Amino acid sequence: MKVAVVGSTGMVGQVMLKVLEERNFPITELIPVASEKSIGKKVKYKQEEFTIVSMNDAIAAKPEIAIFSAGGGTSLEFAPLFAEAGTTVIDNSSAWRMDPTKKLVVPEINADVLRKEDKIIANPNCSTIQLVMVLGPLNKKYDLKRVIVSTYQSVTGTGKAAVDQLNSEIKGEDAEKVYPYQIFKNALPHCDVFADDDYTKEEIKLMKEPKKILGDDTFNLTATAVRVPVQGGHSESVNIEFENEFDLDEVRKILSETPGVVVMDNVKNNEYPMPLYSEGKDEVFVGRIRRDLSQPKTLNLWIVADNLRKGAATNAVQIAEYLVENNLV
Ligand code: 2RA
Repeated sequence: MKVAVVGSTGMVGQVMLKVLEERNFPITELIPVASEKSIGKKVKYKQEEFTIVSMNDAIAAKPEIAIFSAGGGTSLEFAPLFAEAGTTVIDNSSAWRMDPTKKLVVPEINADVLRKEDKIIANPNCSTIQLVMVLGPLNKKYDLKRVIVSTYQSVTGTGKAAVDQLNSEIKGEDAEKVYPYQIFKNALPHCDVFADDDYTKEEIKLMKEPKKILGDDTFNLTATAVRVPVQGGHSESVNIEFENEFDLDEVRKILSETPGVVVMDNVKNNEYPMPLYSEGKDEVFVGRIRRDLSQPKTLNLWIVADNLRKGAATNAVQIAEYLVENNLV
């Protein structure tokens, strides 16, 4: 199968190549695409070097699948051109996520919505993916009423320049400022840009995308997204009020039996998820599962995942795997 990776030199693009290799995705020809300035350079895949080509050359090659992580503008311009040429696009930008004609997919939750005619498929935002991996099974059992999520997001979510800023600040060196303030020894309640009603775009994604993925807009969801000086993954503190009563042991059992979710929840042994240990892994880790003692039918828990892997590259590759396994490409 011919597969194009658009944005192949970026942080997520590089992880996409790594995940495709680790999972031995059935690629007969890899077509790496990047910005004009990178054309002709090489990327490594399965111990071989592949030459980066232009977008137009990649479209002309008619790959069966093109996995994008190149920003919303590039996706809006070129995903339709790939689709017109018969390629199925899996896009990691926010460009298509809330488009009512496009599917927004976390395979473990809603892969069954995918059809052969879906030629542009949206990969959800990283902080959304790890959240719905937990909300999905619990919604089925207990029916969500209200969700409050506070995130503690890795600088890798912003990109390489943000990682460089943090590492320079740690060393006390002058750093190119990606964030409006120092991130080292700090916490910025500011992920992406501020939009409507003084919410950031990250918070708006978190408040909208889960409802589309779960196919359920009967619950309320509010979010605060915070950037913290961490590199291994995103953490989320989640308060969930259900319509129905729940049993804590049953909650742990449901989550333990959810593919892709690992329950790490034994505080007597200081066992709980942390981004330092989620880095490089594909699972969504859940812990600190406990009742909200302030009101009935309400649960608190803590979710951690590597935002570059399950939060982006691995989820996109899992969508591609589903398409192949179900003859949708
Ligand atoms: C972030 N979720 O963490 C956004 C984009 N990756 O900045």
